[in-house]
Parts: sequence; structure tokens; C-alpha cells
Amino acid sequence: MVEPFAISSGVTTSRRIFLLELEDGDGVSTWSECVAGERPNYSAETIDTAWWAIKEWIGPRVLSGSVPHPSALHGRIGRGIRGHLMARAAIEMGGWALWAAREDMSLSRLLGGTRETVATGISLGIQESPAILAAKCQSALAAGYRKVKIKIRPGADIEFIAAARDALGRDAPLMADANSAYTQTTAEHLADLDAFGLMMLEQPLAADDLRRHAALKDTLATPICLDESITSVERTEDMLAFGGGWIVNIKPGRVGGFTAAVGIHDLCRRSGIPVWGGGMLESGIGRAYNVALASLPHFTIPGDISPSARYWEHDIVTPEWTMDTTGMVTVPRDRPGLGVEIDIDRVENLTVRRKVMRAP
Ligand code: OSB
Ligand code: MG
Repeated sequence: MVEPFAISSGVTTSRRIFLLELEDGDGVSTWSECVAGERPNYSAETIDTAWWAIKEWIGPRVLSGSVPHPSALHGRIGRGIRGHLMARAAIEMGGWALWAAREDMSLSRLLGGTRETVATGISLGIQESPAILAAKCQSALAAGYRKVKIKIRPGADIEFIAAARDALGRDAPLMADANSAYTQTTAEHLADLDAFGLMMLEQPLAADDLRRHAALKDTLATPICLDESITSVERTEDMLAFGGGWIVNIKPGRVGGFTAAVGIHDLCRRSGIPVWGGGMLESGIGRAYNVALASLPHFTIPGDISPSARYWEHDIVTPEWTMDTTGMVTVPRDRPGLGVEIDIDRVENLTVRRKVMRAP
């Protein structure tokens, strides 16, 4: 990566990424990406658990018979397989892209996307000092980003947010993401954040703790956004049972794929809950999926969908993902499938492990 990315639970300096190449019986093929990291600091899943899950259970399941339509994948893959949502998503989302390629249609159109461009924000990791963060915030705004998200943790929050707010000015769209770093006790001072006019505070508490998030929501003026907690349509319904005023970060990889991601989008649209597209430091392949999803109509808040150059010296797709000076990324709506070419030679050079699975 071009720079280290620090969240409350750990730093990422380089990424070993699990890619899949999927081919159907007619020889149509596409690529997909598993969003899991190398360590279980964001989710229990890692690339190695995903490798195992796909090799042992999910791969054989999808190869065991014909798939009439990608909408059938979510149910087929989910039956009798608990968890492993990121592994499942890598296959499920690939199925949608394969279908789009077959139909000579862009993934955005296949999913029901309507936007030609998607609004982009930057996600800045925890920095060594508030001053360094302030400088990064300013350059992000100057580059055109439409939202600045900064990572926080207990001990690196108020000072950093104050510096960011000061650097950006009073009205700039600023938010913070804690990646579950707070507990009920350490969250007591989070009401002090209300002074900074944040768009939202993302995932302050544990992933499985909707109840305490709801209680915290009712004591803050700053809206609470859920990321790690939202793993399905049903979990989103549970969130709604605690009332309104939420915001939802949708990462298709975190919810098992596009069927669930679009379902969550639709539910939030009906319920008046704003949504935006999260990111997991994807390569240009995973990014194609996030861009397609963010083109759906209810993605009304700028997402974590930065251009390739924000993450990589060289991406593995052509063209690389770019952002214009107004913070917009173009959705390749007139190109079939993912809308980018995979740099196969570069992928080959970076490959450290490989497995081929075929239909019986
Ligand atoms: O919480 O949104 C998060 C990256 C890795 C793991 C978790 C998160 C993130 C980001 C990065 O915030 C967003 C991006 O891809 O730019
Ligand atoms: Mg997050």
C-alpha cells in the first residue's frame, strides 16, 4: 500500500488479497475479490478462513449444479453454512458479475443502479499526531473528496477530531469511525463529540451489541452509523426495532454479497435510513463491485470509494479507478461486467498460492 492504514484494532501496511477467477460452462469468465484481511481484527474471518471455506464447502456447493440466476446464489450458498459471509460474498458477487458479462450488461445496470457517477469520501487511518491528521484532511478536501472520515480510538479521539475540524472548517463533511473500540465505560465522553458537528460516528461499540448502540444513540446529537453490526437484512430490521436516526454503511462483502446488500439498501430506503458504501481497502477488482453497488439510488452519502492511487502504487486493473476534482468516480455503465480489465501478468507475478476447482 502507498501508506500504512491504522484502525483502532491494528495497522495494515501491505495486503495479501484473495482473488477468484470464475468461469461458467460456456467459457464466460470474470474476477472477484474476498474482502477479508490477513488478521481477524475487523471480522472473525480472514483470507485463510475464507480460502478454507471456499475450498471445502462453498466451492463444491456452487459447482454441484447449474445456477439459474445469481439471485439463487445467496440461498444456495447459505443453506447449512453458518458465518463465512466474506467467503460467501466473494462467490455470490462474482456470480452477479459473471451474469452481467453473459448478458453484455454493466454490473451497475444489472443491480438496478441509476447513477452515472458516485460521490467519494476518503477514510484516513489513525495518524501519529493531530497536526499530521490536520494536514491530510486539508489535502483531501483540496483533492475534491466529498467527505472526510477519520479513524479514532480511546486516547486518540477528541484531540484528533478537533484538529480535523479546525483544519477543514466548520461546514466540511467530517465523520469518525471507531471500529468497535469503545465500551460502555470508555464511551462516556463521546457526548463531547457533539460539539464538532460530525456527520456521524461509525461503529463505536462491539459488532454484536445493538442494544448499547441504541442506548448511546439516544444520548448523542451525533448520528450513529453501523458498519460491523450490519450483517444481514434481518440484523438491519433489528436495528430498526430500536427506532430511527441511524445511518448504515453497506459493504457487500460483509453481508454475504449483493442479494443481502441490495435488500439492506431497499429496506433502508423504505425506512428513511441514509446509506453509503463502505470499503475494505480493495484492489481495483473489489472496487468495481463497490462502485456498481453505490450507483443504486439510495446511496445518498459519499462512500469510502477512493481512487486506486489512494491505495496502490499500481492497481491490478486497467483503467485504474480515478476520481475527478469534484470527488466523483465514474460508474462504467456502458461497459459489460466489471467494466475494467484485469492485469493478468501483474496478478500472476503477485500470486503466492493458487487452487483450481472444477465442476464434477
Ligand atoms: O471500518 O470502514 C472500515 C478499512 C478496513 C477495514 C475496515 C474499514 C476500513 C476503511 C477503509 O475505513 C475504507 C476504504 O476502503 O477506503
Ligand atoms: Mg467502518
